Amino acid sequence: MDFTAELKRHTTRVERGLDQFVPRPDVRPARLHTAMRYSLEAGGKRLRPLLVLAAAELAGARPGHDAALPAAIAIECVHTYSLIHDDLPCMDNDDLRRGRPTAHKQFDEATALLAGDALLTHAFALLAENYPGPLAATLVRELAGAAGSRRLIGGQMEDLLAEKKAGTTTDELEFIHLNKTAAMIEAALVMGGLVGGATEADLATLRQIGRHLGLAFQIIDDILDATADTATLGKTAGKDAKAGKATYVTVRGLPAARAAAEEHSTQATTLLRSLRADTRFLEHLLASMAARTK
Ligand code: GRG
Repeated sequence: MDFTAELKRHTTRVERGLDQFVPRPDVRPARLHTAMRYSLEAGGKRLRPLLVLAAAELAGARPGHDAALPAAIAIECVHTYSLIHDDLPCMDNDDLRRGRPTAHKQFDEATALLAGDALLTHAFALLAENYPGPLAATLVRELAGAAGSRRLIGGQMEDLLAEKKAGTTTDELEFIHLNKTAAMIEAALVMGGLVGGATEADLATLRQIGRHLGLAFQIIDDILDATADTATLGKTAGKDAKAGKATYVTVRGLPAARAAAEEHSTQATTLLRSLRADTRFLEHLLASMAARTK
C-alpha cells in the first residue's frame, strides 16, 4: 500500500465532495454561502472525512465508489461549524484558523454565526437527501448524538466552565476530551462503517478505535499547542496555556501527556488490527498522527 497515494486519493475526493455538496457561493444569499465555503475551503487536515471514507472501504464499500462521500462531507460541515463558533469572541476569541483570518474577522460576527448555523443544518440535509430512509435515520442519529448537548456541545460547555474556575480535575479533563474531540472522531469511523455495511461487532470496535484515536488526537493537539509555533499550527500557538486553559499538558505535564498519547495510539492500533480487513491505510494514518509530536 502506498500511503501517500491513498491519502491523496481520499483527500482529492473530499475536496471534490465539498465543492459538489455545498451550495455554490453565488446562491442567494451569496454572502452566507461565500462565508460557509470560506471556512470549509480554508483547508484543514480533513481527518474526520478521511476516517469516514477509510472506514467505509474497510467495511466493504467499493474503493473509489462515492457512497460514503455525502457522510464524509456532512461530518466536515459539522466540524467546521464548531470551529467557526469556537473562534467567536464570546468563546475562544481567535483571529487565526487554518492559517487564515477566522470567519468573524474575514466577514463579521453575525455572518460567522449564521455560516456556522447553516453548516450544521446542511450536514443533516445531506444525510437525509443522499441515503435511503433507514440508513439516513441511523446516520442522523449517530451524527446528532456526537454533535449534541451530551457530547460535542457538552464538551465545549464544560471546557468553558473549566476555564472560569481554578483547578481542573482529571475527570473533568477526560469529559472534555471525550466529548469535545473524541465524539466526532468516533462518529466518523462509525458512520463510515454504517455506509460500508459493517457488522454490529465491527461497529462497536470502530467506536472503541475512535475513542482512543480521539483521546490521542486531543492530547497530541495539547502537546503541539505547548511546543509548536503559530506558523506550523495555522492557529495561535501557546494560546491554551496562556488562557489558563485546562489541557492534558497543563494538568498532567508534558512527559505524562506524551505517554498517554502513545498509550491511546497503541490501543487504537491493536483494536484496528483485530478487524478482519485491510487496515494498513488507517494504521499508517494513526502512526503519522502520533509522529507529529516527536
Ligand atoms: C462551538 C459546539 C462548539 C464546539 C467547539 C472544535 C471545538 C469545539 C473547539 C476547537 C478547539 C479544540 C482544540 C477542539 C478540540 C478538537 C480539535 C483538536 C479540533 C481541531 O481539529 P483539527 O485539528 O482541525 O482536525 P482541522 O483544521 O485540521 O480540521
